[in-house]
Amino acid sequence: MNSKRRKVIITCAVTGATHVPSMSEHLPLTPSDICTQAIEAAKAGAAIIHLHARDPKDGRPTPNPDVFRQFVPQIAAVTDSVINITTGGSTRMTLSERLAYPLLAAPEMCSLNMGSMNFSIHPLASKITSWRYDWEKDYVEGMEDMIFRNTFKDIKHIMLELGGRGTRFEFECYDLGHLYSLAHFVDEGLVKPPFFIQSVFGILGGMGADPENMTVMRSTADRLFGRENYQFSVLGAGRHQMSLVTMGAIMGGNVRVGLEDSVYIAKGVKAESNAQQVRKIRRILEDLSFEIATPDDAREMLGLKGRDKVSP
Ligand code: KMH
Ligand code: ZN
Repeated sequence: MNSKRRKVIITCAVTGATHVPSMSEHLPLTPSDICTQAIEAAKAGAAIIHLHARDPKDGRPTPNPDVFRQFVPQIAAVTDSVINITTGGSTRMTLSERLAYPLLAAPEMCSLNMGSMNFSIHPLASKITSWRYDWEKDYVEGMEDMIFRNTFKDIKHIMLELGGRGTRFEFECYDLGHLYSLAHFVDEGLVKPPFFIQSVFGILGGMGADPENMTVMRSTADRLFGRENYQFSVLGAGRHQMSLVTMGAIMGGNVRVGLEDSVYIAKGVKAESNAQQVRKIRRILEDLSFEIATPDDAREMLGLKGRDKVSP
């Protein structure tokens, strides 16, 4: 009987560009905070660290490479984590802004969003009674009229420009159609297996966090790619985070947590750090007899180029 425990990759998305400072005092905003929380999350068991940057003055999302450079090398120096840089940025950034740092850094991994969509948390604006910074209210309310642009041409450009430098992708799939878009690029020969499919549930504008949607995504991915050719991973936004990622692991997948996706640790209880979320899902996974993948396990499972091939 095979008593070998299945290895599960934990990704931690440290700060993102969706939540604003007034939503949690624990959301890391400065390079120092992002660095500290990323290192703690890695030590807690996150094999992949997904990173955005924020303006140190007021926490506003920024694509500025000079800000990324204030924490990415520092994280890399202290951990052997897989560094995963966003190409999604925020819905207010142009594609060239979003790609500025990834093209300079050519990291082992970048996120890649598999379709244009509405992507918003504007309904949360009315729940915030006091705003910490003057940019936040318009930023959150303005999402109602933003399109998160990811045309086929944009996606192809990212695959050629970053893929050409050996960067591999966390394919963010917010809907069933995004899997078919990925299959289109596979057919075009632009992406090779193993595919890292991050199935995103509970973002307003994408599919909801219903378990039935996960079974559809999983079975469709099996049919389109063959289970041996991809690693399934699950991201549950907001209050859905822990239940959805736990279900994803039980269905043979990997998990993503982090304050980018949810500022909570339990119903109505704010998470005090990214590491706290990593420790919680690690406990759950180990209680379910899974093994936590190391960064090198993740590199092997996902065909990554290795840290030594990343420009500083
Ligand atoms: N902030 C979202 C609009 C990614 O990192 O590529 C996009 C996002 C996904 O965060
Ligand atoms: Zn992101």
